[in-house]
Amino acid sequence: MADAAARWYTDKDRYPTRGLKTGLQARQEPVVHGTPDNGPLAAEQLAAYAQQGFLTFSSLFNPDELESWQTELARLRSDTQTLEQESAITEPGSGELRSIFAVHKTNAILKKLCRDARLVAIARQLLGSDVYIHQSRINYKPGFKGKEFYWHSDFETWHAEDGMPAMRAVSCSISLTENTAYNGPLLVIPGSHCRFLACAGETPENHYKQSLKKQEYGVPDDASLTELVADGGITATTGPAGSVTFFECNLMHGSNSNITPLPRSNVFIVFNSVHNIPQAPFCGRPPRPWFIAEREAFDPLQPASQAD
Ligand code: 6CS
Ligand code: FE
Repeated sequence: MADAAARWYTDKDRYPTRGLKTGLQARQEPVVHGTPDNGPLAAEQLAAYAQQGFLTFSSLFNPDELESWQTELARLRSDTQTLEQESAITEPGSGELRSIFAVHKTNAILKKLCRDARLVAIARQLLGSDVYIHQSRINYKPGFKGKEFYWHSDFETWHAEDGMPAMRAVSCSISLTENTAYNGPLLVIPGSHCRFLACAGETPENHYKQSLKKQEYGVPDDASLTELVADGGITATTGPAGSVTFFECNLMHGSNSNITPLPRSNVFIVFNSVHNIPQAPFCGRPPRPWFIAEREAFDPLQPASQAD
């Protein structure tokens, strides 16, 4: 039987943005698409995710797994060829490595992490279906040089610039260094995922060449942000290396510049439902490149076991 939720996914632009108007509108899909009996999360965890828009796990991985990923991040950062890749994004001004996109495609060690069965099981339960990877990235946020990621909803960008029809995707942030209150942790506005914030301003051509360094379009207006924060507050998702935060695609989030000596390096994986395949970008621009958004391989993700 076709997925009962499939009826939501039409070609219509259900979340108009990047036009003249800004402002908040109600979310049109459930937050949690799965049930307690089809995954590792208990009913209480699903309820917390539905209300807050995120879930943090202090230790899902064991230290030796972590070490292999940390070593790979350091190797990539020191490899002179890395900065030559179009999937490598540098910090505005300093030229320091800011992000590497599509690591689930280009890096054997991180590909296995991105398909880890413990992560895929949680994503499948939250999205209530088979899943595939829409995007992955390392955000290095190096000490002293790691610049901010201004407030935004990922879904607002993925809807406008990748053509993602509906809110049925989830990001998984894996801390590979300690995320403290000081070194630019992921800041979230609990509950903000329940309203869609339309952003003003027509999307520039090849916007990603600027937005992945410093996003200036698709950012919320001050009045709407103030309202969201008044309702939900701000939470810093801190934790030791190895901690994991799943956050809903429409959760308003950002992070400050890192002025400490301590890097805040996280791997982000975006799981999307196979019933939420991107269509033509709703902003009217051509689709973004292969390393930012998956547009071809939507086969259901087969979880990698630890033995793989
Ligand atoms: O445009 C994007 O897809 C990226 N930009 C941000 C600020 N967060 C999500 C993603 O990495
Ligand atoms: Fe983001």
